Amino acid sequence: MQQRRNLPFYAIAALLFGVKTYLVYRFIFNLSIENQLQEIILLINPFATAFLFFTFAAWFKPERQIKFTRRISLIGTLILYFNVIYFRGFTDFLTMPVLFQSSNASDLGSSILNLIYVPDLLIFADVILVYYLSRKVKPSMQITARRAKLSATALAFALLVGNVVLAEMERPMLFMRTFDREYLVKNIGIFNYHIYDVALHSKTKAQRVFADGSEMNDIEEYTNKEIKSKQSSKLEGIAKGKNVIYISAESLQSFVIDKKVNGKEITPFLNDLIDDSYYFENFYHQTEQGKTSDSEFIVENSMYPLSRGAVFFTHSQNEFNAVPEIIGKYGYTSAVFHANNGSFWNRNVMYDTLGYDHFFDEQYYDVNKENSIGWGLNDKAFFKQSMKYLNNLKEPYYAKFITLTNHFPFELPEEKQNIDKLETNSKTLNQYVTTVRYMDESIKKFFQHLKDSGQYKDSVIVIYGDHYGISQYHDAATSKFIGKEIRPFEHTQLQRVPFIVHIPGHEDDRVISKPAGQIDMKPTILNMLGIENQKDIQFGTDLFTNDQDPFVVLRDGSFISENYLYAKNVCYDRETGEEVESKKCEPLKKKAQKELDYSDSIIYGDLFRFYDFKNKQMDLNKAEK
Ligand code: GP9
Ligand code: MN
Repeated sequence: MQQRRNLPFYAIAALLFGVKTYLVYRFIFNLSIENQLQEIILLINPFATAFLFFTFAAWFKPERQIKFTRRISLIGTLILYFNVIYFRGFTDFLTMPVLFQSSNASDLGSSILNLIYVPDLLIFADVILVYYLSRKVKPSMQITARRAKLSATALAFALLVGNVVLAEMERPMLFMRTFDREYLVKNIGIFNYHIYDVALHSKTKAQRVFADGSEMNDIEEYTNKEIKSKQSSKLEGIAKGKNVIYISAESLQSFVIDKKVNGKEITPFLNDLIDDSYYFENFYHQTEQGKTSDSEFIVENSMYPLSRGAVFFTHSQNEFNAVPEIIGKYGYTSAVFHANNGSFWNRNVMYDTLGYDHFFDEQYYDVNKENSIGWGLNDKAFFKQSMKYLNNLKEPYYAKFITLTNHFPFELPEEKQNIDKLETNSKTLNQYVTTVRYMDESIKKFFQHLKDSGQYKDSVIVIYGDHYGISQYHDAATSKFIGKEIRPFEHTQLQRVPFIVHIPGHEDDRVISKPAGQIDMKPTILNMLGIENQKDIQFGTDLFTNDQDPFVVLRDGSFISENYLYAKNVCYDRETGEEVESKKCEPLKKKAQKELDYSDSIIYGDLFRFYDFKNKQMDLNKAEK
């Protein structure tokens, strides 16, 4: 009697899983399609990957095939869903180092809940169906013949190879562009991307072991020639012996500066302060997955963050030459004030490495229900309570205040809102202006505290935005607010954050338009303090000198020069935003890549352990270690 041939259970589950993955790619990750080949790849990939993983089931005994299929459907869905949650927050995909940062996750609380929506249950629909069907299918309907198993596996691998070949055709050197996770996911799919990421992780771990320090010669030559200013700046030594106060303004982007909502300024205090300060209107954050901690890393070291994970977690035991350590030798006391858990971003470990003398974390503050908003102590109480510690610091000091209230999901009790919410289709953006306003009021009060305590006149106060607050996910709403269509050009321009240098009693204040980035802060500040730092290896330039052409590289490989802005493979005229021939950006593209690679080599190889900053040469004793 002829047996009716059914599709094996694992194949049905794989089909369902493929459809689901495709829908998530298109409608949640919103992976953009630029041409027909990409369209084909995006369609093939979810099925190729699903068959690859589900086909393993064929190698089990029939009963176990059913169990395995159920499990793989659940595990695959969970991986997909964790990525969905992460993507909603950061428009990015998970990496291994981010998973190792899970100690941060316990503190994320309300932020994560805001990224989970009820319709997400649909993502689990096929898992439920697979569980339901698994009770109906019989082991006898599964694959048993060895030939069938072999051909199923061969088919799965053929699909995968086909996918990779198409991907390489579409995007040559795909696997070299590891900082562009969207391209990777678009071309090889989220699951193969994770496998690739695991391999990359092991490779970078090995890099330190095999590093020998000789690479430092090239890096030193490059930074001496291309980055270091030869000119002395007109502000050199202006802050000599003064206190330096940094305010890391959480999620503050430049697009809200000087903007109004229903006739009210969003940042009235900062707008006034800018008139009495140096203000860099084209200043970019350069952070990646390490968010606030990346900004701290860049600012203290004048190096690029990593493309995956946070240096604060992955390389907290490296040798660095950070600002707190350098200025400690000049009699400065260094301190960080941040009313959050001290281990968040591994700060309690990394601050020691960077040479900080004090870290006033959550334990130093009186935090209760009444004075908490969102992530913890509100910024007003934070600055107020910090004063007693600041007043007791030995002067001169270098103190960094990290604010918190203007953090996603930007929730503020109604009675504390002193500006109307926006009316766009993004709740996040609508609320954002209210918490930005709250932070602005807090900074205003902080200035008053500094004046009252007599510290203001002896200090230089530097305010900078740590990273974006409104992710790409809200582009439609942001576009409405800024009144422009958001192309890669505008997206890059949205990565601008305020950078304000306020020197009490100084007259020559002005708005500076040249492109600049967080990486330039270290040389700029050290120069203002009159600290001789010629022997350092860094990737930023003193912003008050003009002998090097402005060049800002973002961690995703985009860059901004005097004339051009390059993003997502398109070269734009920086002034007009119009697309120009790509060859105009070509030489700078190579330079940007070179800088990122050099900075990465230093971090991955822990190369500073071989370098003697005092004598500006390779320390042979060290090299033998
Ligand atoms: C946490 C605060 C916020 O301590 O710095 O971190 P973020 O999520 O912005 O990186
Ligand atoms: Mn932050």
